[in-house]
Amino acid sequence: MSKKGLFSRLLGGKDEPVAEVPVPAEVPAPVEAAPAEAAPSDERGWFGRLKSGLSKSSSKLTQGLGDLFTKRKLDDEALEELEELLITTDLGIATAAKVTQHFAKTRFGQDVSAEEIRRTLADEITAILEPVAQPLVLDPTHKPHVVLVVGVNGSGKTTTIGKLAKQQKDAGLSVTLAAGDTFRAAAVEQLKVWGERTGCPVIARGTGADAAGLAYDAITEAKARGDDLLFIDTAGRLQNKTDLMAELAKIVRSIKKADETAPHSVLLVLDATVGQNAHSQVEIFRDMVNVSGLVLTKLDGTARGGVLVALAERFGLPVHAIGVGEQAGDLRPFEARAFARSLVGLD
Ligand SMILES: Nc1nc2c(ncn2[C@@H]2O[C@H](COP(=O)(O)OP(=O)(O)OP(=O)(O)O)[C@@H](O)[C@H]2O)c(=O)[nH]1
Ligand SMILES: [Mg+2]
Repeated sequence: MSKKGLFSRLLGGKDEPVAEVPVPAEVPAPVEAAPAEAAPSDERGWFGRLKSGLSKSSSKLTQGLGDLFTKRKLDDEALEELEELLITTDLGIATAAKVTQHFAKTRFGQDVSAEEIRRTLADEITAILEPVAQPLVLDPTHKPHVVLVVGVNGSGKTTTIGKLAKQQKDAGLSVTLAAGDTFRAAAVEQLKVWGERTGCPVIARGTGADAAGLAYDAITEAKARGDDLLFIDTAGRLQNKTDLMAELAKIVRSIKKADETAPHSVLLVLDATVGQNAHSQVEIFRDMVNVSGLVLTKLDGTARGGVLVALAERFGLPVHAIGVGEQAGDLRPFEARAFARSLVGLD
């Protein structure tokens, strides 16, 4: 059964083929958020785009490996250089050490080629990423399932909401967007543009309005309509600004007043170009608002894509999707093996 079919069935859609696996209609199970354009014919194209998106990250690594391992024995010195290279590609100290130890155990003293290292590296990275490669799960018993979207300034929150809204709308869900970034008029306008583009209603108030109050009203309104999904956008805030972080906690309290089970998902949107700073963003946002999953954006514009591996190793938080471009189709479900192979430049 296609994910789209499952969605449609659970949500009472009529234009999808009959599901092959019976699902009890009275107890809808949580379902994976459907990716857009999931047709098999797109897979090759998508992998190509992922690979070219990650080319800045992979070329740094492959060039480094090429320089290190041209007919060379894997001795202590080579291992040390390998570990250093992995750290400079943002894989993080812990991951770099783990991967290097694996090579030390299995291949010490042997001749190794850069190609072999790349393949083994891809396997190691896949193993680290597999546990966190989890789609955003929507619970259809929540009307709406409330997704709060948080992150630092310019990380890609509003764009990610627009892209996700398009995917879910195309999958047949009724989706509402709440313009919880009440600081800037342009932020409200930006969400309204996505609303028009995707055909999703946008709940907004004037600049300077109370974001917590808006979140409360948005839930009440979406509930009254019986919406499937509500995305709440928030203003960007640096993780070290305590007053702004406290405001985020206030938004969550207000959401809980409207629906004590909400927010059902809290997405932290991270800009991959920031590299190691992403660690403190995850740490602080997680502690403040109980982040349930990550989206990494701008992987297309950076050589620091390895940071995703470091975050997976350190925090183990689900990575729901990655952004490798500005178009709606450039936000895709996160797949461990495809990402790992692209990162090390393998086909
Ligand atoms: N190349 C690229 N650009 C992206 C991606 N995701 C978002 N952007 C761009 O990044 C810029 C900032 O995105 P926004 O969605 O406005 O970020 P934001 O987190 O809502 O920003 P604030 O509301 O100001 O905190 C925009 O120009 C987006 O088009 C991505 O995956 N790749
Ligand atoms: Mg925004």
